[in-house]
Amino acid sequence: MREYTVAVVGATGAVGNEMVATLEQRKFPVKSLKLLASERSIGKTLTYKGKEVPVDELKEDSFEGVEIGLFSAGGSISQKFAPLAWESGCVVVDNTSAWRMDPNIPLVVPEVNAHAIKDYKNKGIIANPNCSTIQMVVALKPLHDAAKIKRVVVSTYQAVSGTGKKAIFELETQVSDLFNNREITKKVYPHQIAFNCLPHIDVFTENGYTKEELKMINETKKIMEDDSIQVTATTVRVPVFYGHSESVNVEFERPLSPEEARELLKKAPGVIVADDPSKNIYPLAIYAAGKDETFVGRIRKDESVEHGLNMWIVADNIRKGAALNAVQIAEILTKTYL
Ligand code: NAP
Ligand code: 12T
Repeated sequence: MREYTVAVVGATGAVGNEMVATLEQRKFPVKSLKLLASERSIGKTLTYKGKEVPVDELKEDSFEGVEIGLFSAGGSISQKFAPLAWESGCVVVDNTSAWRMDPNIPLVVPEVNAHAIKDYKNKGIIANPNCSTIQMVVALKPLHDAAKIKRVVVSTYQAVSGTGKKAIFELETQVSDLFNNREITKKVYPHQIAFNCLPHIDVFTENGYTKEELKMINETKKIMEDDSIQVTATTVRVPVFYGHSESVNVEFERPLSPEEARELLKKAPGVIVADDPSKNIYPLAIYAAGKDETFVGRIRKDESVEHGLNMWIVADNIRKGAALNAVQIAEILTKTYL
């Protein structure tokens, strides 16, 4: 099998770390692995296949000889370095929001629209969607194909790991400070996150929605390739470390019973149905953490509309929501296109 020179940009971050682990776990055909981060990380190493790999500083010439770049170091880094990478022949799978809504750039969830990867040559970039969008569309696609979605109302319960390693540290530290009767410090979030819920993810925009909410609205239409799907979202940060949960209300054009939806989802790629209320079985963030699949449960009829269902969708935001989805895209690139 052909092997590839792979770079992970932002390797020392919450997502980058998981990308390195995912490449190893899925036996990605890596010829050599280049780990890139800021100058702060010079001298650090990460373990890959039992060996210590040094972290290098990201520079303009970092992509010479690199064939695949997995980017997760922030939108401004991707804006600048993804075009440079492609100029030297490196295809970029970008996990930031920098390129997602560019009409020339495919936005891909392999279970939903793997075929869109074919357009990678437009700009040499394939965008990885937002974590909350990925898990929602994995579950909604088979239902959309069966009964055509008219409208989605989603509220999210998002883990702090979505904001990166500093936010994981902030929740840990605030919990410990509160238990020890110390003053808490707030650096990442504008309010205390420990034992609290913040209806605020990413920045507010003029229409009152946050950018995170707009990502869920716009990215869903692009990935499902259907602008007629109406979406409204409220995205909430909760004091959970790993795993985003979502309450999703869906209105369909045609009838779809909870039983039919359950059967479709049992057959859907990347989905596990966890739905047995009589035994208290439903998806939970603590069980989804560390897993690859998207878990769906609490599937029930919405009696307030003609053809509606409610459900609860949970996935590991760092794995399926970021690193795993990016590596899956890279796998398809190597198998079909490179
Ligand atoms: P993180 O834990 O804060 O890590 C950030 C990474 O970027 C670190 O490796 C950091 O290196 C590197 N970095 C920062 N500034 C840099 C610079 N000037 N030059 C080179 N590298 C730099 O954050 P994260 O959670 O892993 O997230 C990283 C990115 O992924 C963000 O853009 C975020 O929006 C995106 N993301 C997307 C999803 C999704 O929904 N698909 C989910 C989570 C995150 P140092 O360690 O050297 O500082
Ligand atoms: N602000 O990739 O804070 O657009 O959880 C993902 C997660 C942005 C993104 C978060 C964010 C993204 C978060």
